[in-house]
Amino acid sequence: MPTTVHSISALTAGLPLGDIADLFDAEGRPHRPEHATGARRRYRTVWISDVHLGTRGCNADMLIDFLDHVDSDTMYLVGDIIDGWQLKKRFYWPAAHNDVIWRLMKRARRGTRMVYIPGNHDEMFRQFAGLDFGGIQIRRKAIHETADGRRLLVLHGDEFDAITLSHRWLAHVGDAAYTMLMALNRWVSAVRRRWGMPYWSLSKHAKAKVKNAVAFISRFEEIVAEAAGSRGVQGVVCGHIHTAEMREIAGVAYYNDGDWVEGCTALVEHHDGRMEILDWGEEMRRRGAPPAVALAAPVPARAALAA
Ligand SMILES: [Mn+2]
Repeated sequence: MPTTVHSISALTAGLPLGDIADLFDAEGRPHRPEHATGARRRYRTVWISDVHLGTRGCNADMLIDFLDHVDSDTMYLVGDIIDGWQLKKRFYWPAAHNDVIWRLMKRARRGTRMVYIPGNHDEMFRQFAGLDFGGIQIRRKAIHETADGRRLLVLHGDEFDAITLSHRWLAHVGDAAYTMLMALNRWVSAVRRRWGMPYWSLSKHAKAKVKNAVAFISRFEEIVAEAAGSRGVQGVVCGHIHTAEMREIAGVAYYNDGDWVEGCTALVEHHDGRMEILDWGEEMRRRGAPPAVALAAPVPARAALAA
């Protein structure tokens, strides 16, 4: 029987998150009131990860919009929800980040089954695996059973960093950066030509790096799927590499719910067990909502880099 802890300050005592503890316990209203949506979309399950609260990169406004439009029976927080690494370096916690926490806690109180699987950026919460606080279950990993009877292993994904042995930052190189490098390459070449210097392709080097990123993502997906397969489950849900994906790898269903820094995506399970990736930037554009934050370019698609 897991221990129930009602106050997060009891959990965070002695951690570098002392200041945040008060925010968790705040019973007051959120800075931004909940959007009064008549009928929220309801799914069986929602997975989000890599929110990186406590950093400037976090698109908290879009996540707030998502949380105000979508409900589910179960919600998994698949790690890197709070960026403890960055907070340790510099305390950054705008009201919108508090509003995200408020909404997640509220969800638990309203009866959504909440499971929080800390990642590597919020690894300070891993020591509380097995505990429940405020209706949120903290776990190291979980097994989710879908409506159509499949068993999915849910974990953050950094467990495989040592195996993939790649530069993780390469996974964050976007299409826009690539396009910019191509333009920069033309400029560099022109300048070098004028100065009588030999040709040196910046874009070639950039391309190699982006190709590395693509290779890394593929390798990560394959390793995670293989590990899940060897544990006898039909699929795996993870985050970590900020690349939303849904594909079958050697008979194992691989799902990645993406992130709220670059892609702003969530993974959902419909009531019949069908899975879908929601692209919330796209959802907001379709609705005609003003773009609260300029979206960073999405991580390059595998196909776009065949060159
Ligand atoms: Mn991570």
